[in-house]
Amino acid sequence: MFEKVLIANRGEIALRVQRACRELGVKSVVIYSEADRDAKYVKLADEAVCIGPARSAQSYLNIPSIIAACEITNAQAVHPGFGFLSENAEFARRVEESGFVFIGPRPDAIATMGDKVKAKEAMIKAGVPVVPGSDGELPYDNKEVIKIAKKVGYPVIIKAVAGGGGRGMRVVHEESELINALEITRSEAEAGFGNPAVYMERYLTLPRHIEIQVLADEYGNVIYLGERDCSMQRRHQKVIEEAPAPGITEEARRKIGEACVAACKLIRYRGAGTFEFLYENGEFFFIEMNTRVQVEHTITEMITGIDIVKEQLYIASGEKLRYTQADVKLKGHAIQCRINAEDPYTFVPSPGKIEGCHFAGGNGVRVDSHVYAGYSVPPYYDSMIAKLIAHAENRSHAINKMLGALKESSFIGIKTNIPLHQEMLQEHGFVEGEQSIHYLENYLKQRSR
Ligand code: MV4
Repeated sequence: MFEKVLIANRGEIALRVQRACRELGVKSVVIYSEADRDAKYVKLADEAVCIGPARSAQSYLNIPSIIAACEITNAQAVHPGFGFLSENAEFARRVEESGFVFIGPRPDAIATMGDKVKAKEAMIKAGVPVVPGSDGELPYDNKEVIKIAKKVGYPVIIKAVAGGGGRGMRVVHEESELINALEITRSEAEAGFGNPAVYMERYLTLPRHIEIQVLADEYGNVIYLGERDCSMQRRHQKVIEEAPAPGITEEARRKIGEACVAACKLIRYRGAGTFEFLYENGEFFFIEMNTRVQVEHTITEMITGIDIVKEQLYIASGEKLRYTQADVKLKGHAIQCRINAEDPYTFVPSPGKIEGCHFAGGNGVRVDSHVYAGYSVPPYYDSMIAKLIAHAENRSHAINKMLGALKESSFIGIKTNIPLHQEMLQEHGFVEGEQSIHYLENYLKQRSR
């Protein structure tokens, strides 16, 4: 195991990784921007290095500064967390070229999955079901694209090859809109990602978002840790996640899980990873792979008892996977509510000083948060200030437990989306389960306050 790990992130996930390091007796170095100078997790780390001003581009995205921080602290490895540089193949490559271990997949695996066409091609090879669509990227020939769309069948969706996570895509309902949409998506892709390449898929109108968590070691051992349902989202930001996904049979789970394992073996994947699927009419369709730990990894930890961040550290230090598939047993149901510093009705961010706060507790209640009374939520970054997780023997008990935990929680001085969570968890459709990715946004449209 490493002696010292540098955490190239901030906020809740920086603390989460620090906790895993501490458990393993690993010293942690945290980097921070001037805006995060006073954060408690910065003081709690064994060492801390200020790497620049508040703006991410000059701090949490500044590769030379981060590598310099590794050098001056003698850290052996870098944990990228999520967001920021976590899926940047160039960062992973430069970390490794500088003689440090990148706690994540090999740079070429990150690059392959970052190219959504290459990712789909790999999945097809491995036998993972994908959304039907164009055979690779779309040609620069409008007549040809019109033909392809006819074959794929309307509605179609045009997506940037370098996009992902909801950035750079456009739905097309009929042929008359196609070329305009194609041109806009291409120029947005060029401007946003420096790559104008786009591809086409059949647009699924009412899918759920279900994703499979995997762990893979250096030696080709791979396991899947079941699935999560992340359909409750607004503007591509997940709001509530749960595991397991309601209505998924053991057989369906095993089939899709084994396909993901085969894909990991094919691309010689290493580390923690997530396969994102759209799920419609009992069928899974791969859309993207995330090559990092995710915000919602916690709910998988609760139902499997496996600490995903600890396993990332073991894998990166060259250990063989410590679990076999037979060791993975799903127990009960877990729900996570993302607590954001924002207005619960307008969703306008609400940074500022937390004058007072109280966290929920009790059996099966978990809070992952870096904030405390007196902490100021900076305006520069993501508004998530806490993750509240409830684990119980079944879904209905987990919902009840979460409602209690939300009631116990309080934050004074800033607004949070706790009232929205309380509303959602009592909403008929949510309680019923198996809702589509459009449920929350449709609910918000007709919401009365
Ligand atoms: C789709 C889709 C329907 N059909 N692809 C949005 C984020 C990115 N990961 C892919 N996304 C979608 N791709 C096809 N062929 C609908 C979405 C989508 C979505 C997916 C997951 C979670 C929330 C979503 C919200 C709107 C659209």
